[in-house]
Amino acid sequence: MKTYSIALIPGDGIGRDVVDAAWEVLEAAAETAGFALDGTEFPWSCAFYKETGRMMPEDGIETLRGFDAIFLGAVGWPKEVPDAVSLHGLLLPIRKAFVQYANIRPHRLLPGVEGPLKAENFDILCIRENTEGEYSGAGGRVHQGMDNEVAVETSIFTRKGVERIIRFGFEQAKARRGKLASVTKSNAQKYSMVFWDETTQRLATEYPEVEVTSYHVDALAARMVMAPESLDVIVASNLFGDILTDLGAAIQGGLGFAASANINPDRSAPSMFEPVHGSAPDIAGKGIANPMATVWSGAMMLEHLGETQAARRIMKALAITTGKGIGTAPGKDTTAKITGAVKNALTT
Ligand code: GGG
Repeated sequence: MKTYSIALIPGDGIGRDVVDAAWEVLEAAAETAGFALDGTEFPWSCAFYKETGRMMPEDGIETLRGFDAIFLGAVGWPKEVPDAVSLHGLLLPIRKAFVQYANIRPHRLLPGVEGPLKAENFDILCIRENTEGEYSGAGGRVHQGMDNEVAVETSIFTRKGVERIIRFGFEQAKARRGKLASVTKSNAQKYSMVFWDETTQRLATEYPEVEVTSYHVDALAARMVMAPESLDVIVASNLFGDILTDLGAAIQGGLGFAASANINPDRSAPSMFEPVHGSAPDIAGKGIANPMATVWSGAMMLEHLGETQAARRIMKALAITTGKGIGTAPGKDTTAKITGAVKNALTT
């Protein structure tokens, strides 16, 4: 039987709740489809940091390299570990080390979910640059605590990095409805963002079938709210993509529905799948976290592994579940009830 080795990193807070729930669904889907998932769990998290002084061991990246995929819950325990430490200690190094340069985040309404907008027929795919830009981690602070303190954070946009993510956006648009929104703030940021715009225009000549529009991020944010059905694929830098996809999550009914895939398109290293949401420590362990975003991320993982039928079955099961009114709003149903309903729906 075909078996996929999956590294499981539940992480912090509700990461534990949603990964456990989603893994139940994934295993059931695998069994139905006739393949197996072999999960190996790693306790890397803020609790691990408190014990060891690191978010993951020194050889963590090498350990993960041998897996077919990584399935992650959430990172962050702000009361105990500064968010910048936890993010730069686990999530960001994995994305960078495994060249997971395309972060794919779908935004559409599942049946029965009421988003806050009147629009219902939107289907947006946000492609976020995932390895450089504003999250490069380059910078420093001097004169800390003094009046003349200075903090500098440098955004790094390389030709290779910008070209490959915009090209990825064009390819996705070509395979969908043929529209690409390329996002910058090039009126205010005259080096990196102008470079991004120029790259978009240059690559556009290779994709005559794609209608590409360059937007400023503020205008695009407004468009996502006012006319989401007018958008198809969005390609944005690391920071802008991070912010726009929380907006995308909001219009699809909340972070409980927002899935994401950190893809290494060359398949030279494992890709990582995780919900967009964070660790929500206030509701951790209470059994009320919505696992849908993590289940959806799991479906994206199976699709990436080539198990398209199982992925589609999971997406259908999610739609059946919300169509019955289960899990359609935050806190409405328990994690166990939603998980059970999705599992049952796998066989209908
Ligand atoms: N589920 C992923 C997670 O814990 N995200 C927390 C977060 O702040 N992520 C920032 C990012 O995706 O760059």
